[in-house]
Amino acid sequence: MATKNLSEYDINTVPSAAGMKFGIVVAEWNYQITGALAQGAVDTLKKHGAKDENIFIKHVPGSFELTMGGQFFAEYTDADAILLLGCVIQGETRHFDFICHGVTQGATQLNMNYNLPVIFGVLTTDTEQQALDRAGGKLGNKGDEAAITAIKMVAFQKEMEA
Ligand code: DLZ
Repeated sequence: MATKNLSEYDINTVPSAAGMKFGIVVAEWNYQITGALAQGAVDTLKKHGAKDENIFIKHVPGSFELTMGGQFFAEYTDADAILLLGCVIQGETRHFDFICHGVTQGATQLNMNYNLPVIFGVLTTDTEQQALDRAGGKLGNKGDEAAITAIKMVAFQKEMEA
């Protein structure tokens, strides 16, 4: 499992997020963790210039529904990027595999179908502690990483379109 600190990045490589619009879909499963991911994402977007009024947050029941939530943002809003935030913890059933497969495939499909950055901010861990470590714990916050990725991809797209 990766040991990189998810909140560490070179600030000089991050474009301004001023004027960018973001849709954030947050899974309610493991909300202690996904809520922290969302907080990290919002704080990081704002730190780089995004305005409160340009950050839209919606909740879905579980990580499996993140794809659908992302599709709703893509269809019905003018978000420049969509962040999918969830946490799937390996249990005793094969649900873990099915959910992880569903949401990774779903996110990829959204990227292709909408020509829009859809960011995979889903923790997939063996234990709850590993997830906590990556949701504002000793290994940073995957929400921060998702936010930085979103900003960079929006800037990339705008540059290509110009
Ligand atoms: C059912 C389920 C299970 C067992 N585990 C998780 C999990 O660790 N993380 C998560 O986000 N969601 C989980 N879910 C719920 C599914 O994502 C989904 O909401 C339900 O299967 C209904 O479609």
